[in-house]
Amino acid sequence: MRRLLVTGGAGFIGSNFVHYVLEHTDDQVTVLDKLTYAGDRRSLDGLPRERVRLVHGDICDADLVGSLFDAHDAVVHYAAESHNDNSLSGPAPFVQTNLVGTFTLLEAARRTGVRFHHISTDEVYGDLEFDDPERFTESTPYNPSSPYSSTKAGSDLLVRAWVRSFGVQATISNCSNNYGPRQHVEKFIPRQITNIIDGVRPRLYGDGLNVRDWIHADDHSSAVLRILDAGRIGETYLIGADGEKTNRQVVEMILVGMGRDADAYDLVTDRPGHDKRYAIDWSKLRDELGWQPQFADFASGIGATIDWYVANEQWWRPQKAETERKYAEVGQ
Ligand code: NAD
Ligand code: TDX
Repeated sequence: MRRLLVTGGAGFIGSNFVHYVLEHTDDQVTVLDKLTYAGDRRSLDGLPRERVRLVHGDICDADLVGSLFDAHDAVVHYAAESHNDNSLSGPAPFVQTNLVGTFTLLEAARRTGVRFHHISTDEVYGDLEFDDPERFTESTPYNPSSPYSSTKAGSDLLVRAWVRSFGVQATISNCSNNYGPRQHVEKFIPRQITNIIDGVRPRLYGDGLNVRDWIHADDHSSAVLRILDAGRIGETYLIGADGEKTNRQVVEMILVGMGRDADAYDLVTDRPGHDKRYAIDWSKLRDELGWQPQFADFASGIGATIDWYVANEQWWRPQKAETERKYAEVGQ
């Protein structure tokens, strides 16, 4: 029985990972989460109390982090400030949590020798042209665009240096855009679903033709578990599921799935520095570790996600007005 510490486990992807681990392993899980605006203890509701516990705390708190590392066999590090738009209006917490927080965890990993898996994003590679035949691979040069992606890129480089210089037992994964239940309403897909529920037309930045490479959060979780179990120390693995779509295609699918006209959306002010396209080559993960995504049908995954937001209004409603107020301030 492994004792697993999951940072950021009350957030979107972290909570989906905790649910996944509880279902597919015998692990005991401790979640370390600051419960920022993006964290919600209710995202762990329904899980067996004898196997999951939540520690409310900050990954920058070296004493707390040190004592938790002493009591666990492995750590999966999801905690981060995660939203590009917020990083443009206020970058300070991104530097603190994503860089200083990751540094704090790495120092504890160095002292204890505990196995460490670092969760990162494909955004560290910058963006691709729409007609580029290449996709991101593990050897694509880093070229981040936003305060968010640059702090994630910096955190990846810290992990690599701590492996090389101090022998920390770490792996890294860089995943594409996730969708699924329990994602904050600031993010693209939940924002549009909940706007439609509220009778508000979806809002696309710029011309709506930017491309994202979508993967279901459960596929991300199964890949992370596979890397934790079988990944080679010091290696980076890209995680994706061949899910490239323009933002227009996604919003049209949501509109039709919710019984509205496919063109019932508006184009609004573009995001400054908006990355054009992300696309992941995940063949290393397939060839080395035998991993495959399970959610092949994006339309049915989106349908299930719409159903989740319709059925769980009490989960997202408290965040909705404040999120839209912030978007309105910048004309989005
Ligand atoms: P999220 O914003 O939904 O959740 C982040 C969680 O971290 C929250 O529960 C928050 O309370 C917690 N947290 C923030 N600062 C903290 C701190 N200082 N100490 C402890 N906890 C803290 O984010 P998400 O979308 O679930 O992303 C999780 C991770 O996955 C991030 O590292 C992100 O970079 C990465 N990622 C996300 C995506 C995506 O599509 N959302 C894709 C690839 C990688
Ligand atoms: O209202 C919107 N309208 C719109 O057109 C919002 C919120 C977004 N968008 C666009 C911007 C992007 O092209 O939709 C796309 C997706 O936007 P986000 O959900 O903000 O995601 P993105 O910026 O692509 O980053 C996400 O994927 C990589 C996560 O938020 C990151 O944490 C992850 O690293």
